[in-house]
Amino acid sequence: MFPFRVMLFALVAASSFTPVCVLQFCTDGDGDCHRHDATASSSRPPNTFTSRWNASASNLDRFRVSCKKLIEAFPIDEGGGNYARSVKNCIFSKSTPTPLKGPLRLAAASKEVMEDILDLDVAVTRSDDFLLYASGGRLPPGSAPLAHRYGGHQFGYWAGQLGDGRAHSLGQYTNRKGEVWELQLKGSGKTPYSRSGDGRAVIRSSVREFLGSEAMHFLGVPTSRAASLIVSDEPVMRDQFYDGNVKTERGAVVLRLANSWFRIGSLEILSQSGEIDLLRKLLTFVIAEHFPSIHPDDPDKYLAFYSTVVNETAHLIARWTSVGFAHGFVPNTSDDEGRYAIGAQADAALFNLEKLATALGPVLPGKQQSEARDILKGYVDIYHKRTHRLFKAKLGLLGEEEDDGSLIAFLLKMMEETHSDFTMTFRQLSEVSFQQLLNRNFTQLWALEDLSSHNLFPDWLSMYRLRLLRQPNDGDLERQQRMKNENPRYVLRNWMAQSAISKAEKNDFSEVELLHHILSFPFITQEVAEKAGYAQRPPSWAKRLKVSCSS
Ligand SMILES: *[C@@H]1O[C@H](CO)[C@@H](O)[C@H](O)[C@H]1NC(C)=O
Ligand SMILES: *[C@@H]1O[C@H](CO)[C@@H](O)[C@H](O)[C@H]1NC(C)=O
Ligand SMILES: *[C@@H]1O[C@H](CO)[C@@H](O)[C@H](O)[C@H]1NC(C)=O
Ligand SMILES: CC(=O)N[C@H]1CO[C@H](CO)[C@@H](O)[C@@H]1O
Repeated sequence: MFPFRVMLFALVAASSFTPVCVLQFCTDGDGDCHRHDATASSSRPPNTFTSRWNASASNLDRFRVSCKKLIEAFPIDEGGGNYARSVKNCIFSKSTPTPLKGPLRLAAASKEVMEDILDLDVAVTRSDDFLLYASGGRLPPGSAPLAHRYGGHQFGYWAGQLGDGRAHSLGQYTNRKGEVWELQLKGSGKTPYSRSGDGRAVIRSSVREFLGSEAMHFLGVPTSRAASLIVSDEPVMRDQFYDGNVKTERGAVVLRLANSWFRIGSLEILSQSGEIDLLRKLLTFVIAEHFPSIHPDDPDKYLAFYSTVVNETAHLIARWTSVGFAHGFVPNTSDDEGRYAIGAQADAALFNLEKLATALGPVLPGKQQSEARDILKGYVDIYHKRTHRLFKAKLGLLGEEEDDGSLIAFLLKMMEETHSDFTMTFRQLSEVSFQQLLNRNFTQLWALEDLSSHNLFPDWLSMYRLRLLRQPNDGDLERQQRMKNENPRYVLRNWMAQSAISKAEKNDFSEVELLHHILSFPFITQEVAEKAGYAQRPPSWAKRLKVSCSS
């Protein structure tokens, strides 16, 4: 049986997160979505780094998508025209992408997405046809492009109708493995949901999305995928820090994929505007398509759905917290309260799950509403248990001891107080021998040097060493290898993205490609990455970097 995909409905722009949308999916049957093990051990990065284009291939002609399922399942707003408006009683609006103005350039493509998901030879990305398909200039056969109507909360407040303001779903593609993927263009022009926006995305945000989602995938975090990034010369005006300083940038489009782009806000808007029949219809569709373990006639099916989403979300947030990811914009521009800061991720998700329970309210009888609240009470516990297990693995701990929680909390507290780098502290702990831990020999291990400046570090270290010594049948090399499979050496840091973006803005995409390659093997030490300084202390100019909603 091929693994089915469970839609996570987790978070995203929908509720309290930012418009940088990453929908989350989890492959059922692979335990905790721990996919990086396979990635890390079964494939190694090639020694030489060259693109392997096959220019003779052109199976793009046979590529087709279908919108039938989505269009037949729901009332569609045929409204006509991409003018901003309030839309009622539908799930999607028909909306045609506005082609990016040429010349178009391929800035990046994912060989894995093209070949393993889309059944296409990556060489087709070099063709003019592909440039058009992937930037909204031409529609793939079968496509009837749609913009999705949803609502949501922003900064804690109900923001009303949001919707795909600069994205178009092209349709669903069923690949040779039987998986269904929904293709979406981001930055492809105005839709009925554009509000005052221009429907475009600029190079910097598109590079971040392309690299960010691919990097998350290879870190083992369920995420949407990115197939390609096309940049144009079309001028796009942006006031990046909302300070009146408008700059002309260039438009870009990411072709991205997920099993579904529905989100909490898809349900919220229907509930908020009293479209309860449609709410029921959407829920029934989502459960049938993405939650096959829930029986359509089960009288508790909405509760079962809610419970699955709560559980999967708790696991997802634990997973991304364990690799130091924060969904939001930190360092902050608009987020002065730190609402989306790294320590607040679990709370932001809890907020979103509360909103999901509220959205489900109209279809839940009173008794089930209170059961939903009880299910939500379990979230914190699921999150903590999962986080505890992940951090134990990050420290190479086997079995369970009473003080493990304190050992982890103690370390995190010291890291916070010494501003030790999250990624490299754990990675360097994975790379030192027991002997080095004993001698406190951290020559050239910059993150551990920072950490060891804490006055309680020697106490923590002896606790840790004693804990490791109590692990029977564990060798030092085995411990190191286990930890290296949990603790990435390379993550997408702001300064790395910025450096690649600066070059991309001059049509030099080499660093985007290099980063994409390196981040596809984040757990393996790579010479090119070391040369580029990607495991080094971030350069001092990185401290001044800030990102915003539009970044
Ligand atoms: C919760 O989600 C995790 C991660 O997908 C999964 O492994 C686990 O079986 C789920 N638990 C329940 C009770 O469904
Ligand atoms: C290149 O494409 C051709 C035609 O599709 C195919 O026969 C050939 O095996 C491909 N070569 C590689 C190296 O993928
Ligand atoms: C410290 O560890 C390094 C290996 O990382 C080793 O080459 C060096 O000799 C050690 N120094 C001392 C003083 O033990
Ligand atoms: C929560 C937080 O870190 N807020 C900071 C956002 O950035 C400004 C400077 O640009 C700081 O003053 C805030 O403290």
